[in-house]
Amino acid sequence: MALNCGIVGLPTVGKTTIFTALTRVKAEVSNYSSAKNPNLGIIAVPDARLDKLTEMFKPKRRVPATIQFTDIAGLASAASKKEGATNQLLSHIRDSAVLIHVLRCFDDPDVPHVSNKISPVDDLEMLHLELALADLETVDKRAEKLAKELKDPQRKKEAEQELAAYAKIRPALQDGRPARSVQLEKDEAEAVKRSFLITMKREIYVCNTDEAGVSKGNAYIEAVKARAAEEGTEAVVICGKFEAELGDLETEEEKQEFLAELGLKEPGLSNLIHAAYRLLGLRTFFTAGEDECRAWTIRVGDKAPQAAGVIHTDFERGFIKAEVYHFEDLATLGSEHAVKVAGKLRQEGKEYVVQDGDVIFFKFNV
Ligand SMILES: Nc1nc2c(ncn2[C@@H]2O[C@H](COP(=O)(O)OP(=O)(O)OP(=O)(O)O)[C@@H](O)[C@H]2O)c(=O)[nH]1
Ligand SMILES: [Mg+2]
Repeated sequence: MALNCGIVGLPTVGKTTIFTALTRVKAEVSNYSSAKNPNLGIIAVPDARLDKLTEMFKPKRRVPATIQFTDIAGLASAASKKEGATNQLLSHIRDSAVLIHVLRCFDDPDVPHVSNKISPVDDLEMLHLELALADLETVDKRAEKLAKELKDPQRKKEAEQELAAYAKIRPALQDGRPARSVQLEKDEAEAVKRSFLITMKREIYVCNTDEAGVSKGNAYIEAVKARAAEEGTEAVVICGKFEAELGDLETEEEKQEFLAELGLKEPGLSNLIHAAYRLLGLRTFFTAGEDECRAWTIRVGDKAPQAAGVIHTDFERGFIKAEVYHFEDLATLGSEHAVKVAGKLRQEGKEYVVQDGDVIFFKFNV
């Protein structure tokens, strides 16, 4: 299972360009592309620890963690929306674990902009408003249903908690602010998960800029960064066009030269992938052996059975225990045997919260 990152934003801000660069797959680049058939791409996550494991175990296969990106067509404002197309866009957004929100931070008279004005913060607010309105609809439908459940003594308490959450969330949504910005009690936060609100999803802002923007910055980028800082979100700066061209180069040497021209050491996309990992609370654990060394992606707080479930649903259902040691111990001690001798190999049960860098062997029964 790959975690899906949905690339969202207003029309023609550069989503497909960035997606293409990310996946090195030529997706269709257009002005105002159709809302149907979003492009899906799976990419390998760079990880030096997996390289080290591969060096130590010399496995037949080395399998990096993957992250899935969906290039979703631009969400236009309510005024211009076609009901069916918008619903489809929203359903793709709902299927995303996290949102990569692309903001236009470049001037180019040849590339149209929906509001004929380059202002990434206005764009950001416009998209947030659209998503908030969609959630408002969800919340209202859900509240109607919950009102009936209040009469059922068995469901009353849960329904009350959920309704209390919506009472707090509603005003924010009406204001165009995301549900995640609302402070909720623990049980309310739990209850509200049942409605899968879009604006509860974590989001990362991508400033799509030109070459000059990457090396020197510009006022658009500053504005997005200021907003991101206020919200405790991260903003990543990328030149989509440049990154796409970089992907076309054949040799590593050419790439390095190309990067150096902009004063970069690695592609901006690596920053995006790593920032997404950090910010969105993703974690990596490993399975390692002679057959295969492999990195897997989970979410922070996932317990051992859930991590096992990432490998195979049978592993989760039949979970017995996990044998765990940490990558750092292996790197320090030099071999799995040494890890065992040092008493660093632990048996963990169902409640164990998997840590970033754990190397795990699952025992299960199906
Ligand atoms: N100057 C400049 N143009 C860019 C940049 N990124 C994308 N473009 C151009 O902007 C236009 C739209 O880019 P797309 O990547 O198709 O935009 P999109 O967000 O996927 O658009 P929709 O899918 O129609 O919503 C294309 O002509 C791109 O070549 C950039 O960094 N600088
Ligand atoms: Mg597109």
